[in-house]
Order: sequence, then structure tokens, then C-alpha cells
Amino acid sequence: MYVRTIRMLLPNQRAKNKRGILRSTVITKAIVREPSRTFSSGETSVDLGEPDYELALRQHAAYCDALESCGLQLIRLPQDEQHPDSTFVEDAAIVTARGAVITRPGAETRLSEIDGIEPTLREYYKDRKRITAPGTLDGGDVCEAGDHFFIGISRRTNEAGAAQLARILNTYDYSSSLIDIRGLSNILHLKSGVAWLGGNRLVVIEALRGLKEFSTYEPVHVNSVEEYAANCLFLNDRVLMPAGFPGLKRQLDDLNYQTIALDMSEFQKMDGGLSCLSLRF
Ligand code: CIR
Repeated sequence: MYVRTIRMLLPNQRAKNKRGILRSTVITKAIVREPSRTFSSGETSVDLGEPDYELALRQHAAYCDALESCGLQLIRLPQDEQHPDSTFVEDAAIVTARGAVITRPGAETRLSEIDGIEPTLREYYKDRKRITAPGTLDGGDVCEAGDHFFIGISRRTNEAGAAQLARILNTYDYSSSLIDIRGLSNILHLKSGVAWLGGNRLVVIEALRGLKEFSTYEPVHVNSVEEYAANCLFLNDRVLMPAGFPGLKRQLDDLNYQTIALDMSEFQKMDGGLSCLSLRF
């Protein structure tokens, strides 16, 4: 019933909801994968201690519940002990309304995660492209903002990978801009520092403020203490955000967004943001 209501309200992407927020394309599905017992041996560059596996499972379950409460049907992939970081499904593919792209993750240990995602994408996307060597690209570096995509060049995504993706997106009639974040040591991926909130609104961390690529957008600034919260997710009219960040929460409340706060502590320990736990389409 909830999903049908949104469809009726969305004759085009510029429609506004009753809170006055410009809406995005309706998302109906998400691919997720529970963390496996090897979760704590994944890649991480932060020093926040070892994740508690049982707590990570509970946090993941709450995340899945939140996606379902936004009207999404979940495609649940089995745990994969061979790939400790495979719960971060977002890095292995880019899924759009017009086609899917299998990535080529920038961390050696994550390269073969794509083999575990591709069979599922085959079921839903006739049109699948892929990033090829020497290109590397993590989905976490790709921020969709309606018909435009921001692509980060980072420690994981190289120039060749970013350029390949830009060309592929162009064939789907999407525009894109490349943003080099290699000088920023505090964020792993572009989406660790920027999120689209629908319409022309972006959540942006201090280090990315004032970029010319964002000049036509209305920024919602996240201060350095709350940086982790910048990776939030605008989904069917709501915003999923990490719990414990009152500054951003207040700003989103003031802008009339309906937020869902999720405890992400165990994923944060492994350098994971909120968006990276699902592939939404
Ligand atoms: C990694 O370092 O690759 C994983 N431990 C975390 C990846 C998080 N991905 C994301 O935020 N898109």
C-alpha cells in the first residue's frame, strides 16, 4: 500500500511530497548480505577496536528492517566467510534505473567479491557493464544525485576506473563529474563525505565544502565531529542516518525530513558507512 501511494505521487522526478521535499525515483529492492564470522578480519584504516560480531548481526538486522519499512523488498545473499568485507555490498556494483555496472574493487582482498554479486544482478538487469583493468572502482565512491553522478577518485578508485564509469553512465544518458579525494586522509570513499538528499540538496563534510562541482546544490553541512554521519541515505522519502549525531539530525528535522537513526558502531569499526550495506534499485 505504501509503495503504491508513492508511485501515484510520482508522475515525474520533480514531484514534491507533502513535506515539500523533492522526491527521487522510487526504490523497490535492495541487495544485502549479513556479515560472516570473518567480518573482523576485513580491511580497515580506523582504530576503533575489534567489532563485536553478535552486535554487528543485530545492527545489520535493524538496518534490514529499516529498508523494509521504507517499502523495499530485500534480496538476501548468504554470508560469505571467504570475503570478510562482503557485507559491504555497495562496493561491488553500481545499480541504476537504466543499467548495472559490475565494479572492480580497489582493495586486492575484495576483487573477487564481484563474483558473488553478478549472478544476482543477472536476474534483475539485462544490461550489465563492467569496470575492467587497469581500472579500479568501489561503489562507495559513486554518489547518485538524480540524473547526475559524482565519482570519487580515491585510494580505491583510480582515474581509469572513474573514467570508464563516466563513459558507461553517459551511454545511459546520465551525466557525471569526477572529484579527486586522494588528498583527504579522513575519508575512504567519496560517499563517506557526501550524500544526496533529493532535489538539489547535498549533505557535505567540511573538507568538501565549496567544491565547484557542488556549486548548484544547497549544502547541508556536517561538522568535523559528526563526519561519520555524512554517509546517510535518502530513500523513498526518508533519510536513514547513523544514530548519535544530533547536529545533523537537527538540521534534517528542520528541513522536514523524516529520519530513521540506526546504530552503526560495529560497521564503523571496519570503515563501513551506512549506505555500503545495501545495493538499492
Ligand atoms: C573496506 O575497507 O573496503 C571495508 N572494510 C569497508 C568498505 C566500506 N564501503 C563503503 O563505505 N562503501
